[in-house]
Amino acid sequence: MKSRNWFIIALVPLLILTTLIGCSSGTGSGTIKIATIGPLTGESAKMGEDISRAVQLAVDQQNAKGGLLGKKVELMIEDDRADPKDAVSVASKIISQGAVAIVGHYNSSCTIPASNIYHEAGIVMITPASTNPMVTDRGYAGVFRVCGRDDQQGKVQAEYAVNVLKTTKVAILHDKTTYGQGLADEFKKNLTPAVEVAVYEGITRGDKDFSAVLTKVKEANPDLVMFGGLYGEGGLLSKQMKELGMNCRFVSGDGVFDPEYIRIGGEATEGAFISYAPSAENIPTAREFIKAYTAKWGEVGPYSLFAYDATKVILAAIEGAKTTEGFKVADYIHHTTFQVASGDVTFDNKGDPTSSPYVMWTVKGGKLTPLDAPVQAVHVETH
Ligand code: ABU
Repeated sequence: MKSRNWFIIALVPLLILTTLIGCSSGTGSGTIKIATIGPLTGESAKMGEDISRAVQLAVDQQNAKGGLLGKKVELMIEDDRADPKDAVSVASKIISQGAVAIVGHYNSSCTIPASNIYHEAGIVMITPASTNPMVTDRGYAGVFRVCGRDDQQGKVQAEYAVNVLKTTKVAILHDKTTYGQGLADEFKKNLTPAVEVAVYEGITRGDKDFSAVLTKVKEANPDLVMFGGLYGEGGLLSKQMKELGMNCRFVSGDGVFDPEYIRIGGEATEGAFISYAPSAENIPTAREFIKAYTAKWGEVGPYSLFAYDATKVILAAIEGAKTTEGFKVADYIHHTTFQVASGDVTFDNKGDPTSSPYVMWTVKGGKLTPLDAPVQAVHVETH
């Protein structure tokens, strides 16, 4: 009995130690833990759901073919509520629980502070949707994105406004967020000197009545309103512009690119111009993903394909590097071309994809429709 008790006394700390090591390496209990974090509640919840579903699909497919490095991949799905403080605390939590890589976040305002935590912990993060330049401009070796950047997107929007729409007077509105104001500023920066910026104003996320700012815009009589922000406020702005009898053009970015914008704004969204990636339906390698995602969850969201690709890159990098150690996985990503659903992807030394074209879309017959003007295919190199 005495020796059995000794064995138990010796075994308990060993078990605790093994659990702790397992947790910190992300390989505890025979699994490799990957996390996806985004807004699963609140106004942007659809984006978080689109992203987590795509990550889940990639992980399920990986497990169906035998897992990764001989282990099952375990997916942790977390909500940052589009709140930077929540993003930071969730980032710390999933690291303490053993996540070895992250697909997320959605909002640039969350991705930027959370990636400080991932960087300190030496963990790879790939955002599918955060387009603010600062996500990668800080030069963190383990921080990547598979989407474009707002200095590319704002340039494409401004060139379209000037060269194609022949705009001479604009009003610029933004939602005061890292993404929204950042994109508005990139648009403004890329206008030609001949274009007058008659209004430049911030609105507040979550507000429902924009009649005060729109009355000011109406008085300035611009021929185009540019909005840097997300689909909730974008839809309301379009709707309320029409209610005020304003018939000037409306230009916005990828944060507005979703059928929810049209549902909220109704027929007032008809003819709006929105910058976004080229249509995934025209990418042959994306067809299998679209089929599998649609069969499981229905319509593919604007950032579903990006999230799927980000997950595929992480899984392939862990497999290729034969380890979950963050700096080795990051190094592998920096030196590899990945065959993902949207085609081949390679990353530059900042962690941005070397190709991330933006095209202009419009709302036509209640549907987001790509346009055919030459400026669509412009890809702006940032390095
Ligand atoms: N890029 C669309 C909105 C997400 C973000 O960058 O905040």
